[in-house]
Amino acid sequence: MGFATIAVHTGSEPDESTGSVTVPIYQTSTYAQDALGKHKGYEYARTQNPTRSAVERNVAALEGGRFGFAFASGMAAIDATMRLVKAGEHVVVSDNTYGGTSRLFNSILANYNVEFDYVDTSDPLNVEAAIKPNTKMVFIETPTNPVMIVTDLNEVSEIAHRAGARVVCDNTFMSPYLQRPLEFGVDIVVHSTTKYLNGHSDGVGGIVVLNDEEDANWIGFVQNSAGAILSPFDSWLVLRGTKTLALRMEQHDKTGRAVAAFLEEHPKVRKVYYPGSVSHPQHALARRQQYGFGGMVAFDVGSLAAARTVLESVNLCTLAESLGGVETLISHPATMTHASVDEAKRERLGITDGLVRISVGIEDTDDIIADLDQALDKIEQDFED
Ligand code: P1T
Repeated sequence: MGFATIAVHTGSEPDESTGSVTVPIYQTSTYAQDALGKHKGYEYARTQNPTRSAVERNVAALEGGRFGFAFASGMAAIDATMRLVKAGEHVVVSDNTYGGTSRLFNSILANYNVEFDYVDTSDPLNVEAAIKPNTKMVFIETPTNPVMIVTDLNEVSEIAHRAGARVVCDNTFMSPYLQRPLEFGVDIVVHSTTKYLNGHSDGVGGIVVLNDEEDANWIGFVQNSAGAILSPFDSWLVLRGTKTLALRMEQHDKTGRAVAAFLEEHPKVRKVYYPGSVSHPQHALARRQQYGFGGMVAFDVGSLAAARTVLESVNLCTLAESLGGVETLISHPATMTHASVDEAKRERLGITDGLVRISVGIEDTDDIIADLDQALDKIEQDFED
């Protein structure tokens, strides 16, 4: 079956008792049991819920994985995945990730004696050099949030596996339509379903997909024991969202390319970060391991004042955190999504005060470009240096 067919049908088989073509929202906390120890496979809703199982099967199939576990947020999914690492063990991490990911690692998990080293994973040699005898995981984001650095999934997986470490990839920016990391040897995929998988900016969630049965049993055990589960209604929203994932990603990708090309030609824009641009340092790699380039574009307008002008002059684009919804969102990583990253590191990565990030929606491409054009035109000459 093709991707779009799986997206519509897997996990969403018509309900056996009524024929309902959408999976019902099983809004219950518990299940009646016939007798002591005799039940229908469902005991308590933290442990099992049919709506959650449906979305877990659906997204696992889309990623080409055997097991899926849905969580209350992307961060909860990442936190549960990190429970595969124990005190005294070491993790190599992409040095640019979503700010909340490095905050979880540095401010919480480091207190439990887990060691983290951050390297530029776009060069696999940096990963190789960072591996230590106690390295148990390599955690990558590709393309990264927000400066779109691309990591070679195949090469990094080979290096990590030689050292006996698992590879985890945060695939939020691409969605399984545009990138399926398990195909390249990655062990575990995580997503913030809040973004493209839900796709409608109306629910927060996360999911973990993997093939290894032992690790899957552990993630399932953590999901039930720590309990950060995705609610039945939010599960249903993600299931509703993935049905149109293929169509939406085609449009995000088409407009993403057009917006990046427009920004590259604009005199007020100093730098564009988009793996689809031939000038992107890992453009060739992105072509090899992605099925498109997607709808996330970042660009630098040189100063906080210029960025403020753009962010406050747009009309169609909405100034907001988050991404991956049908509506275009525009944001300022340095003060919003990456405020928890220290200033020196932000500067080094290119997350400057002049950096603006757009999540292009599925509105008409020309309307999005016209809105950005009029906002960029409002940048005063004085702001430019
Ligand atoms: O917000 P939550 O569902 O918990 O997902 C966290 C997360 C994980 N991974 C990536 C790559 C992300 O981008 C995010 C959340 N990002 C934003 C809120 C944002 O605006 O970038």
